[in-house]
Amino acid sequence: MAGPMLSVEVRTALEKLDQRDLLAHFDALPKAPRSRLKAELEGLDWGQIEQVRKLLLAAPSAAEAARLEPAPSKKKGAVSDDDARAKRRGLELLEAGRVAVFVVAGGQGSRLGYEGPKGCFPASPVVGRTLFEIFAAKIRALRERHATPLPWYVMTSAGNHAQTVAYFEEKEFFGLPKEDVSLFPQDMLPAMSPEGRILLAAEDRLFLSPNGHGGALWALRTSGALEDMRARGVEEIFYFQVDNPLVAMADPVFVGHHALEHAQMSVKVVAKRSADEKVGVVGRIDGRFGVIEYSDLSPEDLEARDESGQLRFRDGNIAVHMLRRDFVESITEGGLSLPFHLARKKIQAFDPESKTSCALDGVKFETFVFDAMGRADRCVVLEVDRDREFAPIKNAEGEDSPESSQRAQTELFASWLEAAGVAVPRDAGGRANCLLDIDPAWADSLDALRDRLSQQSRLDIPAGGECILP
Ligand code: UD2
Repeated sequence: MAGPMLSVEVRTALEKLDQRDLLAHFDALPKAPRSRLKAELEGLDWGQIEQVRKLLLAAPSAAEAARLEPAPSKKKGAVSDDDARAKRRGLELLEAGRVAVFVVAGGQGSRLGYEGPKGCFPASPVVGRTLFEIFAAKIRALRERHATPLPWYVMTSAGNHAQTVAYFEEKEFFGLPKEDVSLFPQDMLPAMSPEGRILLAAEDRLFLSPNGHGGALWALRTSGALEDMRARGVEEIFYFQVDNPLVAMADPVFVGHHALEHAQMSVKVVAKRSADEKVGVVGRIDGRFGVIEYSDLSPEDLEARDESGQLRFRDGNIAVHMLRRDFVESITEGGLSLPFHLARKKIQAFDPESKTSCALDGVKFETFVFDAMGRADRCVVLEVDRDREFAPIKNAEGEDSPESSQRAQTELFASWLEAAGVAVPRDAGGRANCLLDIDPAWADSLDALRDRLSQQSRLDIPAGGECILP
């Protein structure tokens, strides 16, 4: 049947990877669906596909259990001489334009059940400022205070890239200069059957998913973002996830600790709430830094305590990192060199033979950015206060939901207001009995709020009411 031909490279890759069924299906398709499938196939990184297929088909090795240890030394994000020195260094780097911020927003957000890019989710308590608006406001506050360009890189994925770009354009880049904001998508990978057959979602579509947040490092290179950073003189990258409105944007204390230690990659942690809280913990895996998945710790290790009675493995990863630009350059030289993790699940796939959609056994492939810590010789682990810096929105309800995050945002704003001398109504249990929302571009910290309030007349917050600042 006449129709668009596949490029020689892709046809050869498909033949090499034993995808004869897919090729036969492609060749039998009418013109329009064939063009659509061709575009998808030609947009993929066949080097990565070869790599994951090899991994999937490799005989399972009787690997020895990894040696797991807690992180050896840790810094506390408290106020100390050490912190003051770090803060000075961090501010120097910010003011010299050496720092960029980078958010990963390529995930599918399926747990939240929100249609659309997660960054467009209304996250703040009263105004309903979206996650992207909150981040942009924090960036604006830093740009103004430190006269720094603080370029912002936003990683999306095929499923949300166009919508994210349209949103940024509609909002006129939230008042940021367009040339200081870059959006680019990460790579996608097809799901496979356990035998390594590439799966389809429909006759003209592959079953694709983003290649994990580890793909962010590769996307920094392939999008030209690393080049752009180099041209701007950026040396350090502040990395965060799209789901956390409380992120302490480009926190100078963190930037400074990381730089003073000459670390290549650093991470922020919070104390786990309880032994069974399901977060990855930062630790050592066979002597190298990494994140130990909850499921990889034995019940004994999960409960183990040190001499002071604290959990031995307690450093919950909040996925906020510092990365040296040259470290990202070196570990992406020649390809995305992070290990792939396999997720086996039922996949609603299109069967080209029966021409129907059915639930098949499938495998998805992801890389994790924190695996890059294992490649770093130096890594700072900075423990911070959960209440001030971490209130992610992941689930529709319960823990890490919009409601719990808005409560945490209100509590943080309440603590700032009280420290600045404003009375906040509280209920018998000590919780703020009101909803508070502060525009981060107006005040992004207690110090900034104090400055603003000194210029403002008395503030009354009614019990059970709402207060929006400014
Ligand atoms: C992640 C960490 C967990 C803990 C937690 C803190 C993993 C496996 N676990 O859990 O240890 O640190 O965060 O909040 O990461 N993303 C992409 N592209 C992708 C996949 C994800 O950009 O291909 C982004 C996604 O948009 C989000 C972030 O990465 O900003 C986290 O993704 P997740 O929801 O899969 O990770 P989560 O919350 O299970």
